[in-house]
Amino acid sequence: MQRRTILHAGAALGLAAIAPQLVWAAAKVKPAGNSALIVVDVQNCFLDGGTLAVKGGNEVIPVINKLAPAFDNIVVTQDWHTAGHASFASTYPGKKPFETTKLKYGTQVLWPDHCVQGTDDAGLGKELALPTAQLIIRKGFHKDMDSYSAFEEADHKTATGLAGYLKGRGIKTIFVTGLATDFCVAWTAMDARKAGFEVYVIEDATRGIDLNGSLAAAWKQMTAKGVKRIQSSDIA
Ligand code: VGL
Ligand code: ZN
Repeated sequence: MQRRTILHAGAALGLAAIAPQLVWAAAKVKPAGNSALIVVDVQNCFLDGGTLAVKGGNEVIPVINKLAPAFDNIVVTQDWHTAGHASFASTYPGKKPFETTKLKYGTQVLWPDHCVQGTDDAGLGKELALPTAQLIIRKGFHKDMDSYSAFEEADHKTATGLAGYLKGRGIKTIFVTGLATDFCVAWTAMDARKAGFEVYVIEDATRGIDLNGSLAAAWKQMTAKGVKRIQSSDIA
């Protein structure tokens, strides 16, 4: 080995010891032909002026639009509730939004009425530019059951069909973006791990609701399940 090479190696090791995140950040992730971008619930209901607006929600749109050309496969999801849905506080006399109730499948957070099927509120954000997206999958359409996850409804039994679709198309790796980080993004990412996919969540292409610390809790749970947390600048 030449002296110059040894010096370089030494410098890299030193850097790794002081600032490992700098060395990690240098490794770019390149989506392959068997990767898919999943754009979760970038709908008017979760954007500025929507019925369940997520703070900073609109900021994910330019990030997602810029990521899209790196992907051969794109799937979009829509939260798609009935009127009088089981996840709406208004369905239960005396209940207010952001309280909880017990349903057959467990504890349900109660939300303001949002993303009702066929309304403008449930439409995709109009600035979202995903002309190559191949599938729009709707979820949460069973009146008595919620579905944060794009894979499985809240009973953890009823499948949406998304895993079968992705597997049928040979997809192995998914990159999750959209709203909200701590609910539909996190549940989708964790269920994708359960279904056997390699999973990245692109953090700056998401925004959270953060109800009683739910954002930090979601990252902790996602990380424990092997979900990889990256930034859009990490995509080659
Ligand atoms: C969502 C709350 C209720 C989401 C959907 O898309 O994260 N959050 N319904
Ligand atoms: Zn919902």
